Amino acid sequence: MSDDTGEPEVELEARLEEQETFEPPESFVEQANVSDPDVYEEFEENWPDCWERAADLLSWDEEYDTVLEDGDAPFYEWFTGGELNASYNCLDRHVEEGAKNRAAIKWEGELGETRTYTYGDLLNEVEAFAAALRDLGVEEDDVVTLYMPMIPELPIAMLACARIGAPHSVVFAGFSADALATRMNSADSEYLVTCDGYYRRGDALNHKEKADKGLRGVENDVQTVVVDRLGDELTHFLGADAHDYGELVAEHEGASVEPVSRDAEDMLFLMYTSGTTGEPKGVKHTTGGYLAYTAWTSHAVLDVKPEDTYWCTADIGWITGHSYIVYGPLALGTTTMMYEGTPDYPEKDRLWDLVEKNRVDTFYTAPTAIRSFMKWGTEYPERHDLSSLRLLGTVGEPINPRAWKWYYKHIGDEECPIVDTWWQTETGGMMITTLPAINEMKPGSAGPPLPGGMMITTLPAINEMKPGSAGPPLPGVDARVVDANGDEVEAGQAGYVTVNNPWPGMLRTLYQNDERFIEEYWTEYSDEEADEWVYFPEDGAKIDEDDYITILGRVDDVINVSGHRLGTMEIESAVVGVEGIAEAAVVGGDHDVKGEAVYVYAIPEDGYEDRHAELEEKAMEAVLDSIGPIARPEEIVFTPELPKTRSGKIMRRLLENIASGDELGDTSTLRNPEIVDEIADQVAGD
Ligand code: 6R9
Repeated sequence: MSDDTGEPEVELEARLEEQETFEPPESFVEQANVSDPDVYEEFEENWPDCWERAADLLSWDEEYDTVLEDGDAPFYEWFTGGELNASYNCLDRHVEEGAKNRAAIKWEGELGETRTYTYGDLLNEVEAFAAALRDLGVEEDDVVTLYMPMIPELPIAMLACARIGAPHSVVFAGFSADALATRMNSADSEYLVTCDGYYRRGDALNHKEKADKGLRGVENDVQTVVVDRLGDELTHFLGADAHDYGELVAEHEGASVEPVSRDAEDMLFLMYTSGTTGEPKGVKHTTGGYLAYTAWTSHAVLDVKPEDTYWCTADIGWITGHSYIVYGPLALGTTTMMYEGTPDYPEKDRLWDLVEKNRVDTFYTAPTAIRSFMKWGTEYPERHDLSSLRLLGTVGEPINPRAWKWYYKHIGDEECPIVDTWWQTETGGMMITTLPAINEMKPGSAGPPLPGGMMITTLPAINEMKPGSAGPPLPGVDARVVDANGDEVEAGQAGYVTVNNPWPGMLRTLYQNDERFIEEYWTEYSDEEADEWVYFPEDGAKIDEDDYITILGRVDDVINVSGHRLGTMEIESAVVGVEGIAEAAVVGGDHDVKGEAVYVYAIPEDGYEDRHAELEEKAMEAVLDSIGPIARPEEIVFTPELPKTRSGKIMRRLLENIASGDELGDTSTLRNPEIVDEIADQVAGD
């Protein structure tokens, strides 16, 4: 069921349907962490020192000397000379300030079991596991790989690594064995923490088997720690070299492990993400800038308060979970929720049940989830009391206005501001979003004469929400929308997002690949001669007369499936690895719930033309093996040829249009225009 925009059909009142702007409720504004409209101006005037405001949210072992060191741009350094420990900032200091008994993590398993870790509990277990890691030989700067689903031991292991200065590299549990091996090899990692399994829709999944398979492809001798998540459900199999997490923690119970003072610029973690080429990129984040930035944005945008129960539904295996389940919220001493399973198990009201039971204040999710909720219908949220909610957020992909309005009405009861936050793995934290409670000054917009004839030059305008548009860049962030020459486009025009000033949460480099770092992000719009560096996130966008930015999507070969970032080249190389497939092109097509879905167009080799079913099965398997189920193709279409330009380039745009059911436009410049209709018929035929 879709309307002509391909969005799920839902009932919205005519009133909402037509409303284009929304103001935050007064009750929210009154209690908000950041509500002073001067924040934009203050940041602009005091840049880069404005970022001290973020650094001030942290406890430093050693004060920094310089806010921003830009001598070796684009290898920027933040808060140089400063020293701190992320685990200390997320745990010890809250305990020292009397919050020992406040819940730090509230976890619920898919089968309904719950666990609450107070700040005191969490600190104890983090120290015990940190001591255990040290005993296993982990030293400062060794990369520890964490391959775990949404269980409390994942953030515990992250914080234990941070405590001893060992960067972690979390690999999303849904990734395949091959993907694990690639990431471990790339990071030269000698340690792995994983688990026996976890639950999905009531079934126990064997995760350890996948980890073991991955380990066979790792060059290093690896020490493995296994968390027993399932008890007897699956055999808790420990290989000869594997250690039992529970035993290790028990052995080290009561251990006290001094948090290691890390230089602000020391690596906190690595996170692999997809890019234009097949090789995943190891994005490097540092201790000072990243932690300050995630704490600041959690404070200013998510309005996180220590007494809140805060819930971000992302998986910790992605950057959103790192920044806004673990580091940002815990740095601010709040209660952060974690849920292990799927939102429709055992019923489609599972998330609303959790919101009600835990009196959740803030709920941060992805548009793809909202589109599923819409499809399931309002009866599910209506079963629950959601009145504890104060703020809603979205992240990961563009949100269509209809989904925004549904979220606003049916989840927020028209009482909660929504922040639509644009950012990336590379940016570390949010970059473009409204601040939920600000009456922003509109610079340059002369107001009407006041009674008595007095003139004012700026008029406070509500930083109102416009469904579908992320909003203005955050204070201190110089994001723009530019044309191919780097000149800012006019209001109403489309172009590319650039960020023209550095910010503390930015990636510092791609792990052991400075060259690729420059090439990927700092080449398109920078002027190296003039030492002018402009960050290029590879997203298209539009800007309006209020400087609100509407993100249009990736302009590179990355597709966004259910908010997950996938490289088409990675999928293509898996498909062409199948015997019998000569060539393949992978594109994203519109999907009404997932946003985009994976479409594969493949040419069979001679002799395989009549073996489509067999090839399809193998191609599917190859994608699952090399990446994982998130990359599962929606459709694999076999064709004798791919549409190509006269110079021999595959016309991906056209293949995207076919997948999305869009107009195909002029195909006359193709070398083989006749193939287009043939492919389109096949796709439409099923
Ligand atoms: C945080 C995260 C980054 C890409 C990014 C963009 C898309 C993220 C968005 C959004 C429109 C938003 N994206 N947030 N598009 N509106 N609010 O998702 O990181 O996995 O690295 O993906 O996601 O295309 O470039 P990551």
